[in-house]
Amino acid sequence: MENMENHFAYTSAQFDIITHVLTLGVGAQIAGLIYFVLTRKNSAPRYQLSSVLSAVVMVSAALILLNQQINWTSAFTWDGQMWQRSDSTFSNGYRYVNWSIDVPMLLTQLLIVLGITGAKFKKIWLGFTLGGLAMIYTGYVGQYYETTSIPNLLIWGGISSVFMVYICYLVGTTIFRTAHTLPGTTGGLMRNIFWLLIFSWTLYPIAYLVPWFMPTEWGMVLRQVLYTVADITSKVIYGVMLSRVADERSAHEGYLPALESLGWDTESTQIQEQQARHPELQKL
Ligand code: RET
Repeated sequence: MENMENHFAYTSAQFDIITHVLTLGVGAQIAGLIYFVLTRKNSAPRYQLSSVLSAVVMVSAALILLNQQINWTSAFTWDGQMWQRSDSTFSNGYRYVNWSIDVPMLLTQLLIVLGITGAKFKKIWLGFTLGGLAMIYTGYVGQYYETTSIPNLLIWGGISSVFMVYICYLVGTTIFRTAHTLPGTTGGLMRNIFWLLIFSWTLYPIAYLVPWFMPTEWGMVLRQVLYTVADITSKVIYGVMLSRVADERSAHEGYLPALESLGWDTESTQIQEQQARHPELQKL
């Protein structure tokens, strides 16, 4: 009962838009899953774990979104004019639990593609994971107040935002300190990934605040649309961009499957020099 979606009756259009965007979300994650599984081997083995983690995120997100879709359609019944509450309820809380898996995975992918290892990896990874879980669970507590106490919603949201700023700072420093050492266009691509992350992550707190700034039926539609756009950009598009960086880095290191999949000239002297420098890659 806590989530505001349960407090309204919906027109056929409002109800359908929510059903459709939730289904779009499931479809995008399944499409992403197929992409990551099929392209994993294009990049050098040291980067392949990034695609594996993307695939893990796709499976967990597809399952939760399918659950949301079923949850939504069973929480309302059609009375001939409007979709009215049924005897079960709808909850966004499942999403937060799902983020506990996805947020650490998505951030770990960054470290893998940037080639960060050893003690440095451990340190940043801990910051990402602990910061991420603190951000999610404080927000999880806060969303229970969305229909009973807007001040509490805002306070918990504020605490959660502190952790989000910390993570974004950590992501920014990690990317911008490494980007200039990356070959070809991959440094620029990593900077774009940073901005994509900032854009897509910001949609989640906006969705959290909908009960405050738009407590209406259309507000509830907006919230599910925001979640879906955020889910597709922060997981699928982000993963595809990281796999592009992984492929290009692998090609610059002379890894043949990457060169072939990108259609780069395997005969060029620059690539041959790289291959001579990394003979171990040719045997893999
Ligand atoms: C909450 C609570 C309100 C304040 C803030 C939040 C941030 C949530 C974010 C979630 C990101 C989720 C991702 C999931 C991918 O699978 C918890 C809504 C700042 C940033 C990337």
